[in-house]
Amino acid sequence: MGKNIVEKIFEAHRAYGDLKQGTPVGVTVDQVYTQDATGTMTWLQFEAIGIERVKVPLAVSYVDHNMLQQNFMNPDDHLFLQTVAARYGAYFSRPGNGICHQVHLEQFAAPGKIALGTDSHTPTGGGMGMIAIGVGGLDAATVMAGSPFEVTMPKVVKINLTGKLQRPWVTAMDVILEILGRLTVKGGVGKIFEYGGPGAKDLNVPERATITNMGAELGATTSIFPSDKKTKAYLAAVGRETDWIELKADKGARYAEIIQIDLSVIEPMIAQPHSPDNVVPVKSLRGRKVDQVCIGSCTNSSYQAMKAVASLLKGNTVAHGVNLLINPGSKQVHEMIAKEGLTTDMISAGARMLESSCGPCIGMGGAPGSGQVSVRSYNRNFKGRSGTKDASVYLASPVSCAVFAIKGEIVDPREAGLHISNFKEPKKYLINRNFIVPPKDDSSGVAVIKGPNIREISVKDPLKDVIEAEVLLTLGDNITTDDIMPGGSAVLPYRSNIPAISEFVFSNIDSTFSKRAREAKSAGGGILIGGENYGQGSSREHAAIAPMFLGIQAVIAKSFARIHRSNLINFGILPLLFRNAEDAEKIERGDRLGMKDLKNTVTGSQSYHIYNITKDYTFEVHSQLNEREKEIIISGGLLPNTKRHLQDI
Ligand code: MIC
Ligand code: SF4
Repeated sequence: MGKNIVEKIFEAHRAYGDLKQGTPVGVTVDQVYTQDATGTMTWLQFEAIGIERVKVPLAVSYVDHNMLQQNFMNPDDHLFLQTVAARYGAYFSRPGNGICHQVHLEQFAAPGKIALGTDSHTPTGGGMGMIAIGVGGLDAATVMAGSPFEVTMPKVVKINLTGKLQRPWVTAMDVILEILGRLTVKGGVGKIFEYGGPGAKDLNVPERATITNMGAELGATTSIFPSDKKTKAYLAAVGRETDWIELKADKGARYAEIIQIDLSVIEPMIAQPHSPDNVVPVKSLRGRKVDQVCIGSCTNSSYQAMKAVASLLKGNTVAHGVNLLINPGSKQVHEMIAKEGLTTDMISAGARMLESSCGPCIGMGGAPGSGQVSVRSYNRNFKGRSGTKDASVYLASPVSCAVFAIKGEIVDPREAGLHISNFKEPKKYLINRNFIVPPKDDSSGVAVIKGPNIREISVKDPLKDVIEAEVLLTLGDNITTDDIMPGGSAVLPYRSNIPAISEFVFSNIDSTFSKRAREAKSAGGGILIGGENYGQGSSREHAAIAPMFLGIQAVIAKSFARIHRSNLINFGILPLLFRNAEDAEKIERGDRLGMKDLKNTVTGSQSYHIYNITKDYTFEVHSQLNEREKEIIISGGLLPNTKRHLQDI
């Protein structure tokens, strides 16, 4: 029987389990990378496990999310990440080197490998023909300490691409927006999307990476493209031709589903507030005034994206009343466009150049004004993520964004009367690795430097047999990790300080939450009620650690997003599912809920009878924990569990 690409890579890395959809499979991992905002916690956890040196072939510590250095905390984090990488045998990508996913694609991604990253957009590497999965920090830490990575084998869905894009006005971003519009933010849950078909050959690696990157917004485990001539050409251009292997699906390979996309009929698309799947054709919004345009992020900050933007801006002026912010994705991209004079074209048109980092994408500066319209070439437009609660954030391709910046309003880029030069992939990218610091062979003497804002990590007690706790919030569908644990410049400096960051949990939804949670903690703790797809979005495990710190015992929802569900388990919070969805509606904030005989239920039936003490009725919920997850929950989380295992060895 023919195999698909996903099966081939999983099989080559299989440590235990079968590749049977829905069952747990353990794989060995080739590469692990962290970024600063999730990385400090990851590395503190790695330290707490007590291993001398990372046990994966390649580990990289990036710095890209928080670069504001408002005070000592942020540079202290950078120094910690630098010294901890040196101490434990990881590469360090210095601040200024660029956004982790873009840099990883340029420097390390390789076909056929398995990579984990502590960031939900790690699937960017799928554009290079690798299985690249976003995970919580603790999962990454245990893998770096030598454990295989366990994943519930997803369904493999083929996206068969035919036709050719109507370049230059239609781009890879329009393809993924089209797919998001069709499949929604829940459409990829439990799936890996494997792209193929004649249309795939039309896309080069950076374009493929845009598509796999934003596949994260589908809720997919990851997305992947074949490794072919285009992959070889890109690897040769970045000086890594020897990393190339061919990867394609066998004839007769089987898929759970096949989705057809004809590239030639895709038009410029745009996601409207406040969800990446609220997609319409750009032309349907013609005439809408724009106040801010942001171009960059890990989705659209490649050399190709920047070149297209520069070519549109050349000789034009950013419309009066519009702020145009541009962040090239990496030092390599920035250096190349600067050398070619493209930065001059951007500056001359009035663009405000930002450093190579996440920047406004995670609310680190560049917030729009009150009630303003911001169009961004980014991947997420969740309410409030930009830093301005009442802003309307739209998502569109870098080409569309540049056109809107010049015109001051949304126009169909094809009708704007602007010139854009055709792109030819360079035969050689500028190669300068001076900001990537390799690890030394003997690093045992290196001192890890921790500033005063870097606090000890918190560990939960083992699971209690009886929980009686208060419902602190009842929430709707698609609650994001930005809702649970906001980003932005006021919050990110506390990513290494759990007591301090806990003050911000749910702060955009209910400013009294953290106070109420702390009060409830001494009276048995809190419970959260969610709808469908609870915890979609980022991999930030702070959305689980901080609630754990505030005494949250369980989240009862209709369904969970993959990474957040794992993070809840990793920090000992029970992810429970309603048996009957209508029960969610009956529960009110302030209700006290009681559960008994928990240890037996977790290890046995996984069917829990919850007594609503306030309203005097019982309802049923269940969990779908596999054997490993049961053990983790009973131990109070992955860290106590891993330490116990290591002591047993
Ligand atoms: C994001 O895009 O939301 C982030 C910021 O990159 C997160 C990680 C984080 O919160 O640090 C992600 O996508 O995982
Ligand atoms: Fe950074 Fe934004 Fe990409 Fe997250 S989505 S890694 S914040 S650029």
